[in-house]
This record gives sequence, structure tokens and C-alpha cells, in this order.
Amino acid sequence: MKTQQINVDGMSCGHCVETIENAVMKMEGVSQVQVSLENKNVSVDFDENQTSLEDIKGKIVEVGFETL
Ligand SMILES: [Cu+2]
Repeated sequence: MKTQQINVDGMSCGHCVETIENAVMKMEGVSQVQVSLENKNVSVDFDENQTSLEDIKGKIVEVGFETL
């Protein structure tokens, strides 16, 4: 299990937070997602054998945000 912080640009409200949480949480291998609107980052706990940081970033981009 690994925890990674991803900086995300483009979040403006609670709806954005929910969108990212729901999308990433549905990914296989992801066990926890914490989004901070204030800090513009997403903390993700995931199993490296099932998914990767790149996949998670890709999902965040897919739902309409920018990862840095
Ligand atoms: Cu929003």
C-alpha cells in the first residue's frame, strides 16, 4: 500500500471535490481518497500492484481537472 499526494488545479467547490473523490474511489486498488480544496491536493492510498500514480492522475484529468 502506498500513499501519494497529487496536486490538482481547477477545483473550485465542494462539487469538484466530490467528483474527484467518487471517480478515484471507484478505481480498482484504491482504498482511500482525501481531497483538499484549500491545499489543492488529493491524497490517495492505493495498491501499487493494482493501479499506479499515472493511472490515478489520468482519471483526475478524465473528469475535468489538471494534475501538476
Ligand atoms: Cu466545483
